[in-house]
Amino acid sequence: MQDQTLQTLERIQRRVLWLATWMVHHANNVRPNPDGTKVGGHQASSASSVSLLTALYFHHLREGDVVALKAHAAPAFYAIQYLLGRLSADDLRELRTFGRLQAYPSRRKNPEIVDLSTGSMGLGAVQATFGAFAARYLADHGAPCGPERFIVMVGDAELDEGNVWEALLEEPLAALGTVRWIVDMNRQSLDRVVPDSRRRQLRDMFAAAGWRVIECRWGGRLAAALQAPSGEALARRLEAMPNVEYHALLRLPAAAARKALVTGPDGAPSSALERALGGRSDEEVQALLGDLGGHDLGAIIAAYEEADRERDRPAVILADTLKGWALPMAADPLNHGALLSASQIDALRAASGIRPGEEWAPFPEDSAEAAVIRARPPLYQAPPPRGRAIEMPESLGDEHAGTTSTQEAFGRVLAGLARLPAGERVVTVSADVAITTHLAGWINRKQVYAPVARPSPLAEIPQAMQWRETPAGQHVEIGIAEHNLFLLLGALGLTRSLSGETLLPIGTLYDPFVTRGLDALYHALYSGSRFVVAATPSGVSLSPEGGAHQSVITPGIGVALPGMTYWEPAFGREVEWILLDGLARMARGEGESLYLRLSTKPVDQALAPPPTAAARAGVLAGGYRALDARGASGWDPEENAVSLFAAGVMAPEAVAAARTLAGEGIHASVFIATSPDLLYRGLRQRRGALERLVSADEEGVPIVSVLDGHSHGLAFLGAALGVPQIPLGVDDFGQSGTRADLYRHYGIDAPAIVAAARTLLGRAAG
Ligand SMILES: Cc1ncc(C[n+]2csc(CCOP(=O)(O)OP(=O)(O)O)c2C)c(N)n1
Ligand SMILES: [Mg+2]
Repeated sequence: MQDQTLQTLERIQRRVLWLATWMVHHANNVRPNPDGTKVGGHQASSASSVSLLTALYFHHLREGDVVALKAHAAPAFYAIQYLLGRLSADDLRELRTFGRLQAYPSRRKNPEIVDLSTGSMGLGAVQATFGAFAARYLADHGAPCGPERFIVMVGDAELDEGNVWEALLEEPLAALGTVRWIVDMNRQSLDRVVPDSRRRQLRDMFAAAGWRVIECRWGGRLAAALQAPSGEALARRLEAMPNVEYHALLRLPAAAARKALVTGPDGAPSSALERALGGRSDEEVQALLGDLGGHDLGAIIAAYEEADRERDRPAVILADTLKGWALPMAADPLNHGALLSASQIDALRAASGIRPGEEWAPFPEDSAEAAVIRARPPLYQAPPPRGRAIEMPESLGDEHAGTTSTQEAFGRVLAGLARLPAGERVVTVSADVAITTHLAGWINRKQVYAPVARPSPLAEIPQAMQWRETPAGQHVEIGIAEHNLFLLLGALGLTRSLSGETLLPIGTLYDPFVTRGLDALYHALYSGSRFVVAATPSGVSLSPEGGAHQSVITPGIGVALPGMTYWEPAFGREVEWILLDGLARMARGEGESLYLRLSTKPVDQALAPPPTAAARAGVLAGGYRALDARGASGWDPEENAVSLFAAGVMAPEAVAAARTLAGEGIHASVFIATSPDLLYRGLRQRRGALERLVSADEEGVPIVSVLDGHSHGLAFLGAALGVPQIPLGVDDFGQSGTRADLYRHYGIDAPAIVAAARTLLGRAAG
């Protein structure tokens, strides 16, 4: 690498440092701040990444690369986008203001510059890595597409997050030569200098996962000093030096730092160490100590190129850096949220060669820096969606007769899809629960995806589920880690917007374990991805299988999650309609992700209304009327009427309760809430779903609601309609028992519904 190029890059990185630091300073101290709220920003975390990012964006990156950024380096990233001409100075001035550049890189909010969203530690990095897996899946299914490389930058303490290691255990990831991770090893987290064991642990854990580990530890000058004939003592001293001591040395005055450095364990100065330091001044010694690989552009570029040398496995670069590099707060253990003072900013401005008033100035057109920028290849641009439109029917024509569960119906819908061209675009994912979530039929037909076919000695033995692994398979099986499930779904559901290739991902898990992966699910939705989650079984209807497997609080989660519609179908046909409608939207790049809370409880399908267009519209609107009491003789909305709202598997109990109540002269209409989520959202719309469902003459009729989950999932109905309500549901931990025992215990069976209706109407027990 030519010296001149390095010198130009060096000037660029100083400008990136200046702009990132100034941008945060401006947001906190210069820009009007009418209410005085803290704005924040991360000057130290940005400075730490400045060299790694400069080498990446101004030298290494190719057109087919996407980057998932260390979230707290956002200001440095924005500065780079500005220098590359993709943001204006005005954009930088509006850092963290409404509708402008976000605190953390967001593809949802700033899609023109951000490839992949990050923020919550560990999640963005893993979803990006699964993105490389998704690209491989597409290539194996005849749709080779970009991006070509997935470059992921993380903080060192970010790797404390267990989800990172859950993901790295997934064997197919170890074969992804398109993945590069860059770890900003500043050995500081938010609160502290990190434990010394981390360096070895990280090295070992990446290697154990099958990754290539490349260390970029010392800068060129320090490396030369260590390799000099007299350098061995210094190398040993630095190797053995605890992280806290190293940080302390960098914070000491130069003379004291040198003294501490050369003092041996016996308290006496070591002549070997003095020899290694040669005739350097105290200041030179301290500068040498801070000469780290992650700030030496030549060393960084060499590490990036080294990572490219092998193409059949991922590589990680552990690059030593200083948090707050080249700023007065460098290596200060409390620098995470620190901001430069006005006088420190003035000093940095002067040191960066910027005149007051020209803080935002770009490089002059005729400068060597501008020439480097002009010569850069364009950054990744997602292609528009391609391929033929995916045709999704409104119905598969299934009978849905007899007694069946919504989980079985889900299996049948997949079987139906498998026969259609649209089924080619479906990819299922399960975290070791494919059999118990009814995917066996689909897997038998579509096989398991593996980048390299793996012959199985079991393949020819007839069994309920044939486990054939081929690159053409359409089911992805992962280990038991729900974070991986959701982040993989997130990656598969993002291929339309990132690669132009549309996949229809469907993931299955037991509903109680939605909470186990909730953070990842939230991130996947935030990233803009679309996918289906079939969560089954749900609720206490699972019965004898026990408390820990019975989901209670998920309805509330379903109502609250943005970007995802929560459904609780009662009958098989509803499952079919909901899935086909949702998938059709996803195929067009519209609509939201779906969350279906399903059950193994057999339900008499004769209770379902006939399959008319109006019935379908009601199901998809979030609710419909299953029993209409208004025509009954003697019906009086002020005297003897009640509305029963039931979600999912509680429909039969509501119908049974209505029949009992009729015998007592209480007229109950039964409404099936197929989506408590849509009913709730409708409250803020004119003529929302709920208003259309309940007629004007029912405005005073009290409500009993019932669902197999926490009662608050439907508890808003009474307030919404301005009538008294008793919300029934499961408000405690689950437990083993027969369905009848449990429904009685939690108060969601037909007698409990009847009793609630009586209470509302002021009737004595019958
Ligand atoms: C899941 C999660 N937990 C906590 C935080 C708060 N947090 C922000 S930065 C940070 C420390 C990050 O340290 P590191 O990854 O080493 O980054 P750097 O030192 O480069 O700032 C923490 C705990 C977060 N963003 N996400
Ligand atoms: Mg760190």
